[in-house]
Amino acid sequence: MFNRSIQSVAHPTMGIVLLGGLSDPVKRLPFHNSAGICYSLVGKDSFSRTTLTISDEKMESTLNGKPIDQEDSRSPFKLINTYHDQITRKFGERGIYFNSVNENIISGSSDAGAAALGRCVFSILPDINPNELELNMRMVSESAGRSYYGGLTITEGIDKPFTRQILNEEYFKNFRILSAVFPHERKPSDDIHFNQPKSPYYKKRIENANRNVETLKILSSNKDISGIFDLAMNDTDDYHYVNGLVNVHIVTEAMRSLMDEIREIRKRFWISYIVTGGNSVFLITAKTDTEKAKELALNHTKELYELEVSGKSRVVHTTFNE
Ligand code: 3S4
Repeated sequence: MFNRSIQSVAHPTMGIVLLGGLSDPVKRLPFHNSAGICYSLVGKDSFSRTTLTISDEKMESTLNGKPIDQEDSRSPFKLINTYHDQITRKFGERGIYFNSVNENIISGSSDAGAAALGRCVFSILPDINPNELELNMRMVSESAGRSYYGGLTITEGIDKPFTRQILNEEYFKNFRILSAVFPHERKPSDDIHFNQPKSPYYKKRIENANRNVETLKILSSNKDISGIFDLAMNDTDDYHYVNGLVNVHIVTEAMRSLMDEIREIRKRFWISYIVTGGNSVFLITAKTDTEKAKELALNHTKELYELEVSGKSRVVHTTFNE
């Protein structure tokens, strides 16, 4: 019986120049350039492990063991269906199935899931255009390119945005990221995407984000890693300033108090922060200062994870029976 399966892994992501606002909510296209990194828990790989199977045997498609709603506007089948005809031409008319589990992911699993699936698709259809693949991955998760390419990436363009790696994970080995998680539910990132463009300040935000990406290119060519995270901290402040203007309050008082303390403590040792759309404050510090940063974070919340920058998506297993 015909059965071809490809398993890939991809890491979750966080923004460095944060993405807010969608110029096309179906294709999930942006209004401005952005940047991000991939990460893993230290000592435990964090990834989405995704298997694409083409088989005569009837199977179920699942996400973390639960059946997938294929009608969902951001279902992985949005991506699979765009390649259905090409897959069928190559392997014949058979079932196409998707199974994905998140391992050690604390947030940002949708980028990783879409990227791991994209990697599976690219492995069976190596002639497809990677930029088009990314556009299709975006429909499932708008920042999937970060997870696909890994390390530090920038995403440029509005109608046809594409992502490229500008520094690999090796350059970040002497740095640690602590995720200080606060005990409240995160808001959907679409609250940010659908509201930010309503602000009269948003035009300025677009200019700031685009300029930050240009500055990031210079910082990364100088391998100025602490400069990169300082830029991310300032970008976080600008991003959440817009969110505040449109009444999307991501940064709670408890999170703000930790961010204020980080700003204060920076006078004594280098440390910075990032807040994306979730309920975490990410503290970035030199690896040698990790314990000091932990002590600081633990005064504000009990849930703390140690992270490091990680690399690109990859195929880990294939099987082929006929
Ligand atoms: C809100 O597409 P997340 C944001 O650029 C949207 O990381 C990403 O991130 C900001 O909290 C960003 O949904 O991961």
